[in-house]
Amino acid sequence: MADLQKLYEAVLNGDNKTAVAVTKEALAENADPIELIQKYMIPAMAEVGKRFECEEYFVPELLLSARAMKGALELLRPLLAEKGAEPTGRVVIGTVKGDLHDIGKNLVASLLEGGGFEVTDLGADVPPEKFVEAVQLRNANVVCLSALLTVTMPAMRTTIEALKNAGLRDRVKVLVGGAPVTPQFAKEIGADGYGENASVAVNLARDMVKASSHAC
Ligand code: B12
Repeated sequence: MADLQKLYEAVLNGDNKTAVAVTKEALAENADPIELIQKYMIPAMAEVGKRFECEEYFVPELLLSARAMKGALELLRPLLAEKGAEPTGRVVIGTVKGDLHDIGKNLVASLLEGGGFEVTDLGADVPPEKFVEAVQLRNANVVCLSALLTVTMPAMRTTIEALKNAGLRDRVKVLVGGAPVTPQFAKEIGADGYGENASVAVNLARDMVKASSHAC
């Protein structure tokens, strides 16, 4: 049987090879991908963050852990994205300008896909005009903005303003998230919702699409 504690340790130690091998083994034994992410991989990244704060880890360690997390997530992503026929709604998602953190955003995107949404993922370091362009092009119902740095949080506000200036704000809901973001901040910048994690994001996006389809 796969030793899932090894998955936690592999992400924590930045050991991509082991992270991928244990994930493969667990999947062959029909492990639940959500459980692998929530019980082992996310807690490992949280510990990486703590070690970085205490200066036990530095950027190279962060990069190795991020690579191990991504390697395992790539195997899990298709399973998260098994979906039904009709899209629940259309989402444009990205990490805001100046911010390169994309692991959490990728997780949100995968679960939204799994929840039946048609997802356009713009990647990381996305300027406001790119969000505007994609919302127009994809006729999106929901925009998801991710930020992991306090210094890039203001780019969420700028992006919302750009949507307003483009005349799109009334027809698209804005959902924000990422470790430093709070419900209070979401309110302040005029977002429609804040989600603390990927599964909350799916429920909120679903509610937003439902509410907007009931509106006259
Ligand atoms: C991995 C990592 C990196 C990697 C990123 C790799 C990648 N491809 O993403 C690398 C090494 C590149 C990196 C770089 C930097 N990092 Co960094 N990084 C981290 C770390 C350790 C983990 C982040 C992560 O992936 N977490 C796991 C995921 C699953 O969690 P998450 O992102 O929070 O996402 C969840 C929720 O927040 C939510 N969510 C996320 N987005 C969204 C969006 C929506 C719409 C919703 C609803 C929900 C939602 O759902 C997700 C899943 O449940 C954090 C520490 C931490 N504890 O967060 C520091 C951290 C974010 N980094 C930090 C710093 C300082 C930096 C650098 C400036 C370091 C440097 N000196 O160069 C650079 C900045 C580069 C840049 N311009 O962006 C600081 C930020 C401090 C601050 N207050 O601003 C942190 C907090 C570390 C620390 N404790 O000091 N980093």
